[in-house]
Amino acid sequence: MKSYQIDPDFLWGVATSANQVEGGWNEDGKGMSIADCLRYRPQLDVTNYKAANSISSKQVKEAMSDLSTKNWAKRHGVDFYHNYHEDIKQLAAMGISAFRFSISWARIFPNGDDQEPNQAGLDYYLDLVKEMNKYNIEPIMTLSHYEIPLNLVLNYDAWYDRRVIDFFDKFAKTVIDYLHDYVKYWIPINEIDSIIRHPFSSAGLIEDRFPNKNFKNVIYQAMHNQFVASARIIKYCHETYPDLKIGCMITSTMVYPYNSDPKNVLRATEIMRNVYAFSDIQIRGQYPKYLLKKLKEEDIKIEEEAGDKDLIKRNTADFIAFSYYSSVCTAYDTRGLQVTKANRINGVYNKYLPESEWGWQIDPIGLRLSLIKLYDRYQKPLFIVENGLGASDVLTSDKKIHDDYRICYLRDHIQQMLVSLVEDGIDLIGYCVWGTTDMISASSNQISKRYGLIYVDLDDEGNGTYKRYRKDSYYWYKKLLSFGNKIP
Ligand code: BGP
Repeated sequence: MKSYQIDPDFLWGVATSANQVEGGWNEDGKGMSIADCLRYRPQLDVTNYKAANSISSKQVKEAMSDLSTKNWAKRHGVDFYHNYHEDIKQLAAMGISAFRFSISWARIFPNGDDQEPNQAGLDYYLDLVKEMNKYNIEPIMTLSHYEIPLNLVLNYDAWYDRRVIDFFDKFAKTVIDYLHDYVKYWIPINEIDSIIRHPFSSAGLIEDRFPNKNFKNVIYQAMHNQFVASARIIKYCHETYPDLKIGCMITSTMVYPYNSDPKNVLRATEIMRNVYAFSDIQIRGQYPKYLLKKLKEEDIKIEEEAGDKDLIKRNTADFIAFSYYSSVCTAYDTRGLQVTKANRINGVYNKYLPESEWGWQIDPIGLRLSLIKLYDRYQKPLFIVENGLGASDVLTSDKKIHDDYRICYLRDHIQQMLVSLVEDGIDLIGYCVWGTTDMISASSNQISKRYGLIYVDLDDEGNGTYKRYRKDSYYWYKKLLSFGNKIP
């Protein structure tokens, strides 16, 4: 059997986000964020994720005054806010060397536009990263993971509003100044391309707030503002703290043509390009011609300020972080073809691949292809910051979780990553399993779509003890990590 020699500095980790685990939504001065208004969706329309994810101003306002637990699972998360010492200890015991997490913007600036930061919020994250450092765990910090403060949505039009760049700037610099001694790796915005797929949960954009505008134009303007904000933070880090590494992050869903009909190959290439546009801008420092052409054809006009182009050009990311869960197939004409059941990534069913309970098709080789394609395109260090399987695990009467399906998923993906590291000549910083403990799923707002290596006793109705139980996958990952840099 082949064994793999890994760079001893390779980071093996786990990943999570504040809005999916923390809870404590109104504690110690935290303000409300958009994540606090996302409703539990038991009957998700799996064929139309976009529609299921759109939200009206009225619904957001109703959400603000509805304090029931069940509907607003993300407000409570899995109570990481109070359990982080114990959770980090358990995760450290697996032998991880990295922990990706995010900071809640509204915990630092409750309204987003406050003059002064909330000291309790800063101290919370300081203690969190010190706790990680205590176990020699490298914190990987995402500054914005699907949770802009609600006040910036309702009174400023969120990322569409240029003033939000300044608010983000102030928030990010405050956090970086406070934590730079403890955190080396930074990611400004989670899955920055997701603004196109789910503009509310990604960037706080509510369509009915723009009655006289083309909403697509609103989305692309907000996208531009996020690029400007990211470039400013990259500039700040490079100038002020040159030892820090600051990346960009995209969703790497591999898109395959349904068959070898060149028209289908072309369609798949076009879709992939639409995602790569986001890394092109942040790595090459300019809007690619193909995106400019598309915007022109669709009559989308982005308002830029003098200096934006130059800022983006001069301040590019140090590494490309990406999430990878699945691949999808596509065709130029999908009529009559079977579509996937996936609740987020729609596509044509790929008969060569199994699928998860949520219809995400499982494709370990797609991870290797992601690595090859991204490395070939940019020759920059890569970082797999999310990879995992959502499943409805069962806690047995003797408090065990036999998640062999997750072990299988992780084993096959990690193996493809190792093959790629050894065979494909790529540059890879690390790998993080999504997630840590179970958490509230981003797309369904349910905990029953479980991703953790540690089970949390909590159900979709909000019932449970919040007690943690190690899954079989926890022990499997621990064993893998015990091999150090030589994996059999
Ligand atoms: C990524 C998000 C995460 C996470 C993951 C799984 O796109 O960055 O926040 O949740 O997807 O998705 P889901 O929870 O919808 O199954």
